[in-house]
Amino acid sequence: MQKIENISLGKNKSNSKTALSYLKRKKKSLPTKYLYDEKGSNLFEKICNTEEYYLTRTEQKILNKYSAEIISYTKVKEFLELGSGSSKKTKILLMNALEQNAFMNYSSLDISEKALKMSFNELESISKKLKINLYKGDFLHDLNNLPSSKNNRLFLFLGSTLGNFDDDTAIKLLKEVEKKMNKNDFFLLGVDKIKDEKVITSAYNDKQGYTKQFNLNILNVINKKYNLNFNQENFNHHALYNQTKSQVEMYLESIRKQNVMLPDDNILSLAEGEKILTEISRKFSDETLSMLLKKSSLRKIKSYSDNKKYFTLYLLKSTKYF
Ligand code: AVJ
Repeated sequence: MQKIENISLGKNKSNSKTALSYLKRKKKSLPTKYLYDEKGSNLFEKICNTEEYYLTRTEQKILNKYSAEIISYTKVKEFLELGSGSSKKTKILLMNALEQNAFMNYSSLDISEKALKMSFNELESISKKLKINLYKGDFLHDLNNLPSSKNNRLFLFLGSTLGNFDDDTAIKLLKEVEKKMNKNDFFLLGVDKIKDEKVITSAYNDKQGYTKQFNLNILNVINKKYNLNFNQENFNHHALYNQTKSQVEMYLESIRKQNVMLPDDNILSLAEGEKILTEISRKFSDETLSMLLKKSSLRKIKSYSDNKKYFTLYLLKSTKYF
């Protein structure tokens, strides 16, 4: 097994105080990244294969169609992927790149060790010409701890993971990537688009219940992390589409009135029906995305979509070279 390098320097490591402070606010929430422990990463893979979750399938289709074009246009020699997950979608890009290059370098940054392992297993067999580097870290804090490169690089941020962040955080993240980009570098950003509300809502309420398990699992993660006593059976999965904000909001809803002891001996009281936000998943319009890109000094070079315009891949460059 390939070595996983931990690039988290610790200065931004969340402690129980910050993580749990979100539970004490009037609008209660939990940090979305805690959805991705080993079990959560496995469940997310299952979600990706459900009939309802169109995102992965659609993005894969777009990549199948345009990977060769993207590789020959960008002439990249190296990939850096943020939040790679299992890297299944990246495989097609890499295979095309390897056809056109003698050697390729692939670096994956993910918060989940399980995801990095899945990524390695997915990619190691492709070719001996491929060098794989695995970095464990939080792309919101640790981008600057990654090695720089003089090669043509393609930065990858796929799967609409950008949708997990509000405007300010999204811009901060995109700007961090932009700062790392050299003259010949490109950035491929995959985002989910606004569409029929029913299609969106069912993607987050799959019949097999994987999304429900995925959501509830965050309670196990924080129970373990902070030695707490949340009982999954006291919560429901609730995912809805907020029209005004064009985003899915995923909540854990308290089935009954309950008290949970916090590490500082405070008691968290939840009323029946009270909700804890665990994730937002934004759906973008071209306009919103253009605004975010503009504020992040990124320029759209090309975009690739499926027939139904469910999902779009944007190929970007830094504006500092224009
Ligand atoms: C990995 C953040 C893109 O928001 O669609 C899937 C996570 N949450 N089902 C998304 C997720 C519920 C997913 N992202």
